[in-house]
Order: sequence, then C-alpha cells, then structure tokens
Amino acid sequence: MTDFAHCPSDSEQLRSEILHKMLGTVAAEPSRATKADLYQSLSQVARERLALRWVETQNDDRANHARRVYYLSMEFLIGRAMNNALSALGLRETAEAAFGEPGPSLDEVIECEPDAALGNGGLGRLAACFLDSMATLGIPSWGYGVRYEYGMFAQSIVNGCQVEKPEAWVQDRSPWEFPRANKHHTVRFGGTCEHHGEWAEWHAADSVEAKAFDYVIPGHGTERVSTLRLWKAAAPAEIDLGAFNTGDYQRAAEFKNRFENISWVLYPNDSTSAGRELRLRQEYFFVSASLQDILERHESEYGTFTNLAEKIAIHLNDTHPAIGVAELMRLLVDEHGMAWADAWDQCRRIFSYTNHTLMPEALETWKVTLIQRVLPRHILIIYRINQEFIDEVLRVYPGDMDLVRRVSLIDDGNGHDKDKRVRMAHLCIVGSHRVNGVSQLHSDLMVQTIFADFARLYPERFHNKTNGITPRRWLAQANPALSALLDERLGTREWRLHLDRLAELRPSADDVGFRAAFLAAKRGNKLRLANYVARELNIRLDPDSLFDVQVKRIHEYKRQLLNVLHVITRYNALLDGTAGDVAPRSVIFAGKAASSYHMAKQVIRLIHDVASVVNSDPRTRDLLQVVFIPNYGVSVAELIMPAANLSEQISTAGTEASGTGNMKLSLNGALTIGTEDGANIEIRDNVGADNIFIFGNNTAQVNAIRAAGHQPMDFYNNDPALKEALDRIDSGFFSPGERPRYHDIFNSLLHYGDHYLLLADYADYVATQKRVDALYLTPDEWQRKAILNVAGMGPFSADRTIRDYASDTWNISTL
Ligand code: 26Q
Repeated sequence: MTDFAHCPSDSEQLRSEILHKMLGTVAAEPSRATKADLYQSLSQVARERLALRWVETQNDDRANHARRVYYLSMEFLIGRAMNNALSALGLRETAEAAFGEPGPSLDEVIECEPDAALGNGGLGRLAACFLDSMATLGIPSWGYGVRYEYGMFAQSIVNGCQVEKPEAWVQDRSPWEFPRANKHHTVRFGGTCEHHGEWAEWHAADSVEAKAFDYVIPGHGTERVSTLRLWKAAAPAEIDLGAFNTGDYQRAAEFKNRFENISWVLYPNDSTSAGRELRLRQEYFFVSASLQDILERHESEYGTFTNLAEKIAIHLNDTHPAIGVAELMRLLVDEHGMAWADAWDQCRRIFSYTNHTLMPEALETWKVTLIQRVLPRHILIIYRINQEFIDEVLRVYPGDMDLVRRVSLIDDGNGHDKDKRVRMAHLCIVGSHRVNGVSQLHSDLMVQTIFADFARLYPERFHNKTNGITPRRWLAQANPALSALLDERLGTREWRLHLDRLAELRPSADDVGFRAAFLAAKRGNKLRLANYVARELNIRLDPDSLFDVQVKRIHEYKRQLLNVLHVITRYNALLDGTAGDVAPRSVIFAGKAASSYHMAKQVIRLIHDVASVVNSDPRTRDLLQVVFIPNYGVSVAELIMPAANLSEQISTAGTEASGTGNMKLSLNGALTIGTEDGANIEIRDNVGADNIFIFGNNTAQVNAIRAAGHQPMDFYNNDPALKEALDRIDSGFFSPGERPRYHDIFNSLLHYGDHYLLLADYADYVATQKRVDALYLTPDEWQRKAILNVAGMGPFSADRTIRDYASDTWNISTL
C-alpha cells in the first residue's frame, strides 16, 4: 500500500493544486470556496491522476495482448468515489492535512458527494466490490452496465411510511466520469428477418445510439486500474435532426424520449417489474452495445475472431444480461460471417454465469411473443440453440421427453403460443462453460433443486464461488479506528491486500489491553452513529447499549418482522417484570422496500409505530430503543457497519443466497445472530461455532415442516409470549389511531400460511437473544468473541472470491 505518511510539503503542494484547479472547474475564488467547490476541485486533482493510470493500463494491456475479463451487470452499486480514489492514489493522509482549519475538514468535503446508486442491493454492491478486487489483482478487466439517469430512489419517511423520491445522481456530469464522444454503437429493435441459410439479415424497425461513459476503477497497491463503461441511450442523430428541420419540436421531443427512456431508470427487484418491455429493451441495449464494443476492440487488436475465446471471458451477473448469448451468436454469424458451429463453440468457452437466487418467482423468463416483436432475430437464434441442445440431450437420454420438457429453453406453458416463455437461466447455462452459486449452501441447493437436471447433464460446469467484500471500503475506509488498531497490532498495513493476515489477530483476543483498545474503537464508532441519529432523527441512543443491527432490503424472506416480534416480546417482558437480566439495547433497522411491495412497506410502518411506543415509555426507555435509519445505501452502511455489536442475519434457511452485509458486519467486529443460511454457515466455520449465535430450523427442517404442512396457529396457541406479541400487533396497540392497520401482517402469519416460517423459528430466536444479553453483560467475553470474528474473516475478502473466479472460471492469472 502506498498511502505514505504525509510530509507537510506534500500537503502544501496538494493544497495549491486544489486551489489552482478551483478557478478552472468552478470559477470560484479560494477565499469564498464552499465545501462543494472544494469537493469539485479535489476531485479534479484525483481525476487527472486516475486518467494517467487509465492510459498506462490500456497501453500495457494492448501491448501485452492481454486476455481480458468483461463483467456484464445491470447494476453497479458504487457509492461515493472520493475516499476510495484518494486511498488508492496514496493521497488520503496528504489530503487530510491539506484540509481543515480554517476551512472544512476532508471528511466534510467528502460528504458533498452523492452516492452512485446504480443498483438495488446485494447483487449490485457485489459487482462494485468485484471491480475493486479485479483492479487490485491486476486483472485486465472491464465492467459494463447502464448509465441510468435515475438510480435507486431516495427513501424518506413521512409519518412512519416510506416515501420514494427519484434521485438524479448526476445532475449534469460527474467529476468521475469520462464521456467518450467517439465511442458509440447502434442498437436496433423490432422489424423482420431475411434468411440466408445459417445467417440472417435483420431489417430492424428502430435504432438507438449507445454512448459510452467511463469510470476509472482504481486498484489498491498497484497503479493498474479497471474501467466501468456505462451506456447512455440517445436518439439517433439523423432522426432528431429530421424532426428539427421540419420545425416539429413536439415530434422531435417525443422521438428523443422514446429512445432515451431506455437508460432512464433502474428497475426495482420486485415481481411487478417482471415482463416489462422496457426492461427487456434495457437489457438488450446494454448487452448489445457492450458486445459490439468488445468485438470492435478485439478486431482492432487481432483482425480475426478465430482466437476470441482465448482472449476474452464474459461474465453474466445473473440472467439480466442473458440475451448476450444470442447476441454474440448474431454478431459472429450474421455480422462477421462465422460458421454457426464455430461461433457456438466460441460462445460456450467465453461465457460464464452466476446465479443469485433459488426463488422460483425470481427466475427471469420472457414471453416468446415479446422477444419475437422486440428482437425478431434473437428468438430464432434461441430456438436454434434450443433445438441443438435438445438433440444433444436426447442422444444421452433417448426418449426422455419429460427431461426435455424440464430443461428446454422454452417453457411451453399450456401449449398456446401466447403463453410460451423463454427461460433465461437455461439460456445462460447452455451458453456457458461455468455456472456458480454465491455460497456453498446456495451452490449445493442449486444443483440439488432448480438446476438438478443440468447438473446431471453437465456436472463439470457447476461450481461454488462464495461471495466476498472489499476490505478497502468496508474496513480500511469505513472504520479508521479499527484499522489503525489492526495496523499497530499486526505490525503491518498488509491486511488490506491480504485479508488472511487477520488470522494473526487470534492471540490478541486474550490480551486485556487489546480488548480495551478494541472496545474503545467500537465505542467511538457507536458515538459517531449515535450523533448521526441524534442529528437526523432526534433520537438519543446510549452508546453503551448493545447496538443490534438489521440493515438490508426489506423483504419477507429476510424476516425483519421476526426481529420486530422479538422487540415486542422484549418490551412486554420488561413491562411485566419477566425479562430477567437484560442488556440495554438499541435495535437499529435500515433498508428500502420496493415501491410496489405492500407487505415490505407495512413492515417499515410497523417498525416506526413500535418505535414510537417503545421509545417514549419511561418504564423501558433506558433498556430498549428502536430506530429506523432512513435512506439505507452504501454511504449509510459505511456509517452503520463499524458501529454494530450484533448482526441480524435471520432469513428462512434456504432463501438468502449468500448475503454480504453479514460479512461487512462481522469484519467490523459484530457478532452474528443468524440462521443456517447462505454464507452464515461459512462465517460460522471460519469464526468458530462458539463465536456466533446460530438458531432456528435448517434447510432440511424447513423442507420437512413445509412438507408436513406448517401450522402457524399451533405456535400461536401454544406460546403465550408469541400470542401476546402478535395480538398487540393485531389489536392496534401500536397504531391506536387506526386499529386495523396491521391486520394484513397478522393474517399473513396466521391465516395465509406464514410462508417464511417466522412462527416456527420464533421461540429459538427469542431464547438465543437471551444468550446474547448474557454474553453482552460479560464484556470481556463479548470483546474476545468479537475479536475472533474479525480474525476469522480473511476468506471473505472479495480478493479471494476473484482469485477463485480467475483460476476456475475465467482462466486468467492474477498478481
Ligand atoms: C429482475 C427482473 C426484472 C427486474 C428486476 C430484476 C432483479 C433485479 C435485481 C432481480 C434481482 C435483483 C437483485 C438480486 C440480489 O441482489 N440478490 C442478492 O445477491 C447477493 C449477491 O450475490 C446475495 O448476497 C444475496 O443473498 C442475494 O439476495
């Protein structure tokens, strides 16, 4: 790492560079500069240095005829760029010294930056962590995605309810982006096809321009950088001009809109967005532009496509870019004259695919009729791929038409053409040489359930790649207090690049002095969060209370409602004197609900209603506080993760593919209370079963309960504490102004089957929370276990994940 201890002359020099830049960028006089002005000019300094690194990296890769990895993702949840850029450039400490009295501090300046929130949650943040690791490991790598005008909505809370506000994250332009005026590709839609044997001529009805905007992704401990290239849709120039010339402004505007809306807004990850035509256009738009770009680069370097699979690997982040399989075939066969069989051989060696969910309702399918209309050439390609695949299946399993029906790329519906659908996951599996899940459990379940037939057909294709997170953003930058302590104790800054070195911390768990320092770092982080909560929500949190944190998208399977049931149970027990020895707790929630997801929004409202009752009760105020921190996103997470004592990872076993928040919290010294789900299991294996609170039914038990017919009413009738908690929700105790407000929540549990088995896990959850209290009341033991959590997190670095992808999936070497 090159963040040298700064010397005063460096910071003087940086200061004058910043002030000099100020004139050219914001035309402001230094003495009148606002924080935003300082942010703008500092970002220009960083931008120029990143640009230099970018040019050199590209020159190197071209000169070395490097094999490249292309990561295709509809989402990149980047967050702020400044702190990460300064760290990577080795400028953080110098910049810290260059700011401050009489002006604002570096941290105040950094806070001017809006988050780049071009993603919904875990999948998008994973893509961002992977870019960081790919650059750091020196992999010639490009991310490709969409430059949404509006990314994730901003969440505010009005009377306890979520309100969404569109957020234009770049007003005009971002200081971090490089618009590439000469990089654009035409993406076509609709029309008809004319066949010429193996290939076809596509007479498209419409076209749109994809314009490239590049973001430099700095590597850490290396001068190499990666590129995130995002595409913005623009109306084709000639159409625009045509309308303009006839003076028909209205028509010009309509045309512009019709095309430019393609990159307008990020789709939510809820089922209501499934099947929307604009989403399909968005997927094809960015995939086609990216593949054209990739082929153009390859052709300019080699003048042939025969060596394509030797020189490129393309990764599909879930099925969202799945149409790429058909598009690469189209480009190679129709546009570049390659024989179908050769193109298919290349295709399978080039693509790999990650699955992020087992839930059947979340598996992407598109109506055949829709693809036919929007992408007439691609539906033919998909049918041909399917025919050849089925022929292959029948050669191995002659006559097994049941198997054929199950694995076919086309779901036949009931035989009516209008109901036929393309199964995008099947297209990905058939078109790739590697398929992976994101935790060991998830990968195992994947081959045992949704992809069992494919795993039998192609056993060598299926792998596990347990997710990871970048230790640079999630520890070094988010938690300077703990980082300084680690540097001191480990005698090195190396853990930032070799997270396994945290294992050397284990002996320090028994060192009283270290435990005290560890506690002090945590307390500082809790104070920082408490100050934020006081400022934003006017709620006082006791920094010595146990910070119990559940932060993630609000979804029924993640079971925030189970957490609420525990809070109510605790409140009731405190009131009736049966609580026993409890540790003072601050229960902290954060997360967004998809705007059309009624149940999730009800849960947010319930949390607020419970909070207002509990927080204002003088009988319990010192022992229990509940807060909901609005607008959860990368930057809010950077504040919360370091301050947590307890990490809630309580999804129904078998539903959370991996989770990555679980890793961020544990890495920052929180203990986990969690189910045997996703990566929780591997976290247990690495931190030690004594240092984590695992509870509830495992996947086998969940299956057995469901098979026997889950009876939520039995749990309700036989557990008085549970009954009391549920009745309080249902009776309007927390919503006295509107007593029926939570009937739907109550009914979903008692009368509509409690699909996620909250009631089956409730008793063990509450009992386990009691053990959490007992441990927190033994601070030495708590600190010891918290330290052992940090020490065990080495394997959860995204660097480890990316090394595994590089060797098993992409066949590329790393630094
Ligand atoms: C699909 C079709 C139409 C519109 C939207 C979507 C869509 C968009 C986003 C579907 C799903 C997503 C996001 C999924 C996601 O974030 N999954 C999470 O991925 C993480 C990284 O692997 C895992 O850790 C989480 O367990 C998983 O839930």
